[in-house]
Amino acid sequence: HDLRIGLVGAGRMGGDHARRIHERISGARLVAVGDPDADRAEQVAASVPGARSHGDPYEVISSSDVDALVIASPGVVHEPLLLAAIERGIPVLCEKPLTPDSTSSLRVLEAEQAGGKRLVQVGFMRRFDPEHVELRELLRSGALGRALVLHCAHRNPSSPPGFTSEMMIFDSVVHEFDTVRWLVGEEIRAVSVRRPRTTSAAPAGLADPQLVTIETTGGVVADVEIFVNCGFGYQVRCEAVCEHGTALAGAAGGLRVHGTAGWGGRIDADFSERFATAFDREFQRWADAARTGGVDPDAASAWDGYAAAAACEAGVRAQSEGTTEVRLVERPGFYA
Ligand code: ISE
Repeated sequence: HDLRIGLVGAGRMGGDHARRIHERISGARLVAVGDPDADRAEQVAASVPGARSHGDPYEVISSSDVDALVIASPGVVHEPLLLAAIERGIPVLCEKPLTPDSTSSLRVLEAEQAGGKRLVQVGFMRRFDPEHVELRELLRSGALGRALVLHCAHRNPSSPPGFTSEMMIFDSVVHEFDTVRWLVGEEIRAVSVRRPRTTSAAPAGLADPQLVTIETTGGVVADVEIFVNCGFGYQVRCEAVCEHGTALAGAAGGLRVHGTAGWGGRIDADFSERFATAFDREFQRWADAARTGGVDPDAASAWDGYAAAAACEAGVRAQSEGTTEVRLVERPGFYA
C-alpha cells in the first residue's frame, strides 16, 4: 500500500510539504497532521483529502496508521520528536536543523544507533537540486581536477521578524556547512566570520551581510556571503574553483536573455520556488526508500545533521572569537 505519512509542524514549511506529498509524491499519502496549534493543524489537514489533525504532535507519531514521519516544526523541538520516532522505529525526514546544537544531535545519533537501524534523514534539500547534483558529479569525476576554493553566495530578499545575526549562521549558513561537506566529501575543520558594513535595509542589530570562511580537513576553503536583506530575490550560488577550471551552480534562474538593454536571467522570489524541484526529488526518494525499509544513500543522515550542528556552533563562536576549530566525535561505522 501507499506509504502513510504523518506530518508534525503545520507552519509554512509544513503546509508546503503537505501539498507536496498530496500533489507530487507518488506511492505516499498524508494521513495525519500534528501541531500544538490545533487550528493550524486542522487548516493544513483540511487541505488534503483523507488527512486528519491532532493538537498533540506525539499522537501523530504513535498512530498505528502512520508508517513514516515528516518533521517541519521549529528546530528547538526536534529532539524529543526524533527520539519518539526512533523509539517507534519509523523512518523520519526531519527539516533542518537536525537539532539546534551538537550535544542534542549526538543524543539523536546515540538513540538511532541503539535502535540498530538507520531511520533519520535531515532535510538538506540542496543535495537534490539538479545544478548542485551536476556540480558534485563534476567534482567527483575529477574532470576539472581537485576543488581548491568554493565561492558561495546565499541571498534572501529580506529577513523575517526576530531573525538574528546568530540565526544567519545556524538557520541559513547551516545549508552551506552541509553543501560544502557534501560537494567536497570532507569534514569541516574550522570556521571564521567577517562582518562587512551592514546594509541600510537590515533591521537594527542585524549584522547583514556576513562573510563566513569554511576550511575543510583536506584544505579546501569556501567563502560564503550570507546576505538576508539583499532586496532583489532569493539566490543561492556556488562556484567551484578547481585545478583546471571552474563551475558555477545557481547563477541564473531559467533562460538567460540578451536584449538591447543588456542581458540576464530571472531571479527566484524565495527558497520554495528556487528549490521546488530539489524538495520534490528529496521527498520522492525518501518515500521510495522508506517504503522498502531503507534510507536514501544520497540524503543527509543524522551524522550529517550533527556535523552541521557542530559547524554552526563554531560559526556562532567565530562571530565574536575569530577563527574557531570544529570538533567532532569519531564517526561511528554505523554512519560510514
Ligand atoms: C531558511 O530556514 C531556509 O532554510 C532557507 O533555505 C534559507 O535560505 C533561509 O536563509 C533560512 O532562513
